[in-house]
Amino acid sequence: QTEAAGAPTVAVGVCLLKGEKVLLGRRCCSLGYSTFSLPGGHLELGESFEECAARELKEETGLDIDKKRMEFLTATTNELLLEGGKPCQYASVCMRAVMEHGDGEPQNVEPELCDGWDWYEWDNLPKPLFRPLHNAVRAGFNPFHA
Ligand code: 8DG
Ligand code: MG
Ligand code: MG
Repeated sequence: QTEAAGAPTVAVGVCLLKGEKVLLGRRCCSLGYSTFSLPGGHLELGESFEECAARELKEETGLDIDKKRMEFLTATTNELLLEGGKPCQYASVCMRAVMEHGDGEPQNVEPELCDGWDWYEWDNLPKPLFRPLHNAVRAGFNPFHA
């Protein structure tokens, strides 16, 4: 990663919905180790939020969801994360896409970063959630009514 040390960066989280469920994976990287998070990652230079969401989803799950299917949600978080080495601050944007017939199933493309992907009911989310997601949920964020 090339961001300036210590500078806040922009991240994108993807709420991928299938019926009543959302896709989450348990992290196994240092930041947020063992917590459940949305697929997502850092916005790259020149990228739109939609492009970033589609790219990160593809990189992390193998799913090919066109950027046109990525909806911008008016849910953002601004988090200072202190675990995992150096302090990191993320301003995160949340995107949403709805699974359609023929999209296939998520694969764990980056097993060094994630234990695996699974579908969870919003009313019965696994614990612990990755800090930015935890705080968004606590603040009332719900991708099914956003
Ligand atoms: P990249 O190198 O592929 O761009 O990044 P990554 O390895 O996929 O990074 P990540 O940790 O999954 O995501 C980057 C940061 O984004 C993460 O450390 C904190 C922030 N972030 C949020 N909310 C969310 C979220 O809901 N999901 C994910 N994955 N990251 C989020 O603030
Ligand atoms: Mg990621
Ligand atoms: Mg990534």
